[in-house]
Amino acid sequence: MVERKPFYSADDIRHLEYQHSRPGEAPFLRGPFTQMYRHKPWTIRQYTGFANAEASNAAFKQTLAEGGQGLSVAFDLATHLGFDSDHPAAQADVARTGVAIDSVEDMKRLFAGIDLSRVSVSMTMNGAVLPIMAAFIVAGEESGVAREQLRGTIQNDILKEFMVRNTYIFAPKPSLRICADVVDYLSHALPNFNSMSISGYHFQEAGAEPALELALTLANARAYLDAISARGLDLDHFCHRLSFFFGVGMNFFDEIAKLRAARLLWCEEVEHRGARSDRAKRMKMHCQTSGWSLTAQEPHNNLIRTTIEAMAGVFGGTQSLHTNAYDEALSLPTEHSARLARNTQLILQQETGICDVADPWGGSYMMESLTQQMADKVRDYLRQIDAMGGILAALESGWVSEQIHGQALRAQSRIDNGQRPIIGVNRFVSDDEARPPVRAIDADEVLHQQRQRLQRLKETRDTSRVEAALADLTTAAASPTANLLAFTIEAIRARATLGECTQALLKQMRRHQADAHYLAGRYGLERRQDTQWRSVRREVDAYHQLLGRAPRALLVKLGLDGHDRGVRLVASGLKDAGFDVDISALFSTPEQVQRMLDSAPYDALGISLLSGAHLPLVEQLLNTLGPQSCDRLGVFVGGIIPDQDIPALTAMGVDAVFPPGSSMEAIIRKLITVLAD
Ligand code: 3CP
Repeated sequence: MVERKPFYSADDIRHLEYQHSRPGEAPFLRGPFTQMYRHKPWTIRQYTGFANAEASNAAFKQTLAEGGQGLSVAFDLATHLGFDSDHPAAQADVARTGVAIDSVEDMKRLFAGIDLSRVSVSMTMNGAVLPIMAAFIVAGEESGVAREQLRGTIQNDILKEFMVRNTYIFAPKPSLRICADVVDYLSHALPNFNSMSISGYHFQEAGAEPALELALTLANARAYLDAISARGLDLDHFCHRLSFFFGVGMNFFDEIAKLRAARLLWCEEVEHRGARSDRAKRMKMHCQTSGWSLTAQEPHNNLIRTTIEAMAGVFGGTQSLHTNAYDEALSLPTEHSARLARNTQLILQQETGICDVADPWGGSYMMESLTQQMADKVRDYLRQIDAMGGILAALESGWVSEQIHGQALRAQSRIDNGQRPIIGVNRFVSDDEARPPVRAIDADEVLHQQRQRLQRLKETRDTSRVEAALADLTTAAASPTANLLAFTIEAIRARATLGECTQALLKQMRRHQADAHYLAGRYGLERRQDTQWRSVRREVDAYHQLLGRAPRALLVKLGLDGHDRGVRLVASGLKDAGFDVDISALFSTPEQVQRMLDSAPYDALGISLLSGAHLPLVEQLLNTLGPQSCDRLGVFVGGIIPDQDIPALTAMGVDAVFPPGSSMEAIIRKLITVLAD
């Protein structure tokens, strides 16, 4: 958090260089446009997608009919990682956290009846950016919308995937080439399409405070500018289509200051590199309210949190906004919760008068001062990153991970010791709270349909044309000057699938696998004076005495779920409480987990799942391990687990389930009770 004074006065801003700047003028601290929301309010753009193309298409149409102003597609994890729905590695994850897209036919179904020349579409896609972008372009063409008319944004921000989100396919270097190919191609062929959405949101979700979030985002943006400029592209030709994406959490003043500072720093960066046009220098951004701030306990409180965060995004001058649904810590949003989330924005736009004035916090002694402090803090981080040799070097050295994880641990320890209040979680906890109904997806049915569709596609297409196009794509991957998006478009037009395009690329670029790790010592240090923590530590010590050695836990991530904030936090907490802890690599198979379990005398097995695929994946794992191993181990599951699934998990042999918001003490105490039983 940026340091606060008890009050601010004119003395705090007298020295500030930009205090007399205006919205719509460089350095754009006060907003990218002169009139801001008076001319056009921010776009209400809700991230949506589940099950199959038809179900998501219906949700899009409903969104647009009920006041949504742009679309934002959530793809399922199989699509993100370049697997067709019939791939064995993808079975449990198809259709769970987004829509399953295997081919251009799915993409056409996704937008059937929606005029793509009128409605702008954002696609959160990074790993499989080539086939998805290609399928969107071909779907547009085949429904009569020329490339120049297509409007929207592709996320195409792979660097942060290696730092936090983990939906990468290839290693950082070939991935950067793909990003640059996409920017290059779109800047010529789709002039109205934003070719990147450089994202800080996921850093915040993983634990970064606002200044670190912004610094990492800008450091990644610099790496992209280097890679794209190295091809000889002029900044004034492509920069205005590089867009940004930030999270907005509960730190109200800092979040507004962060968005204002972001525009200032971006303008300085591109000016310094020689950009001339205002279009290139003004940062445009999308914001999303914080998913991490949502609590599973008393979920209706999340409506209030989201409204406050949305206001921070709007006061910060965002161009587009997603407001989370109140039930997202429990499951995918229901129709009703999605409607409330959208209405939050409609009410802000239409009932409050907030849109009447550009940058309403401009001139506030406190806000101007905080904005400057935020910018200075970010500049400090950027200098540190430069000193390490740039963001790729900082990533490889482990610095990025350590910074984010360290801040996540500090936040968690402050929640667990009560210093950071979360109403309904560590203060004013209610005992008799009713859980709202959650949306259930029939993923098995979607899987079955997608398999049939893939089979039909393969039976009816011109196989030799597909094979030739895929061979050309593989050849192009070996040639650094070929544009891979151009070649992928040809393959997709010939009806190659997303998985086949990925396989064609994998013949030249191998699938990347990162190691998993956690920080030891940090969480315990934060809590060393805390009596609750000391008493938990004593319980672990007593169990240690009983066993004659430290209790040992293996924590695993299964399936295609790359969210690792929770598993790393629990690993750090258990370690500092006195356990020996190992964590598996992401995307582990049951066989890999079995091998790890065989390698050491583990007492507990923790499974972290936020993808909705907990029932099939836990079942597969426990079946593979067999009843003997399961009886010997304490088995616990953490993540987004709806209440109604708990009995099924218990019947499989799971000893305890921990939803988001579970305190470290609760987890450790329960574990010790189970193990000692
Ligand atoms: C807008 N315009 C204006 C004004 N406002 N002109 C004059 N005065 C104004 N006040 C113009 C713009 O210049 C633009 O024209 C047009 O109107 C549209 O406005 P926009 O600001 O570009 O708005 P939009 O099309 O909505 O685009 C917003 C950005 C875009 C630029 C931020 O990139 C975007 O929509 N991003 C969304 C990203 C997203 O949804 N991500 C989801 C992540 P021109 O185009 O001619 O300039 S979901 C991740 C969830 C977590 C996970 O990963 O799992």
